[in-house]
Amino acid sequence: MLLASPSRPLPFTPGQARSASQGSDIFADGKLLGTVPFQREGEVPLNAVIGSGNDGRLALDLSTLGLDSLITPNETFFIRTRYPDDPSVVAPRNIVVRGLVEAPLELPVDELASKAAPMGVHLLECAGNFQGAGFGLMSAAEWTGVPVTHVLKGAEILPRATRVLISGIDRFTGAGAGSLPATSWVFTFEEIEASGAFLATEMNGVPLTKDQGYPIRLVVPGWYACACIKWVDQIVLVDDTAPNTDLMSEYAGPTYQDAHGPLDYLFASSRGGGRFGPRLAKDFKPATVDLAAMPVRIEKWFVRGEIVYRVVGILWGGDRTIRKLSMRFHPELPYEPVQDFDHITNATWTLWSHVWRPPSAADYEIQLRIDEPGIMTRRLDDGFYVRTFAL
Ligand SMILES: Nc1nc2c(c(=O)[nH]1)N[C@H]1C(S)=C(S)[C@@H](COP(=O)(O)O)O[C@H]1N2
Ligand SMILES: [Mo]
Repeated sequence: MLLASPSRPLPFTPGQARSASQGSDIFADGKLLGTVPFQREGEVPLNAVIGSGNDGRLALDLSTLGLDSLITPNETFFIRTRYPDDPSVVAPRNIVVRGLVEAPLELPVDELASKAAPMGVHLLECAGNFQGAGFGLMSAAEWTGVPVTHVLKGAEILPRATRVLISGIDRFTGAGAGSLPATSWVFTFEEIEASGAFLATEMNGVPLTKDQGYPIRLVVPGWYACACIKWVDQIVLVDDTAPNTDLMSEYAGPTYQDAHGPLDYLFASSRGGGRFGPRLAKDFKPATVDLAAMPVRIEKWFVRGEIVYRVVGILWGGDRTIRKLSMRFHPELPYEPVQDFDHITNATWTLWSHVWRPPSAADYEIQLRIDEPGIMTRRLDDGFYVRTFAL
């Protein structure tokens, strides 16, 4: 058995553990021996910036999550695509509102920053999150910004406009950028309104870092981060004939777009490689994040003369809170209710924990399940977040 020493102390203070459930009480007089590493992971170093430009990444180490670290510090907030490494790309000073409007509008970035207000804590997850990165392409921050609806109210939008394309400066990089911005996403007015999408000027109380979208990035609460355009410089009013964008197409699979939707086809992307998805933006469904859950740490304890494990995990996504979460340790073992679980928000992750006495030394694979009717859990049910370990 391989035991890595824990990089952080207990995720729960004794007081919090007591209030959570009886099961947690036992750890008050126990000794943490270590944590059991997950297998089939570790392809990507965690909490470290690697690569540059379009290939730059940072995966957050989720194993250290505790009640006191549910807001990700800006230094370790995940990155998928760093600031363009093309020296000719400069951070925008204005955001242009154009397209199907009476007259284009220029919004100085400084003016937006001066109107920004607290927008709360929201979690972002890359739809391309993956096991090799320990599923660390997700993080949560406290955001400051201006609702997109406020910005749109300032524009004289033509009646035939039905959608809003939001784009970032990096469309100028790479080979053969198309006539429409490539690093962009198209939303309906309803999607912008219902999600509470906002132009973020700060994360965790300070201006955005360059890699995280300085000076302005879009945040669409409840949607995958691929829709959260960084380095925003254009808001374009369009109609139902607007084509999809490279980014929408790149993430068509992971965001569960219809494989057989109207005019599905494969085309060459300016970033290279083939991309799938409906041809028109109007045929895309909202890229919302379903409820999902996974373990982040398996703690090994010595308590009152016996070895006991505590599984600590997270639950995130969705648009409704749930009461019951179940977990199984192996496809041949039954699901059991997670003991310490209290779901109060969909905006960010919820920490849960479970006391476990393994039946034997074996290979285990943890899968979570949500049983409540009417709740979509496509990725969870697909086994996407299964994590394995050996005892
Ligand atoms: N302009 C621009 N915005 C972008 C992207 C991009 O390549 N260009 N990538 C998107 C994707 S796929 C993700 S997952 C998030 C990542 O945001 P982060 O790097 O701040 O974590 O930004 C999104 N916004
Ligand atoms: Mo992404």
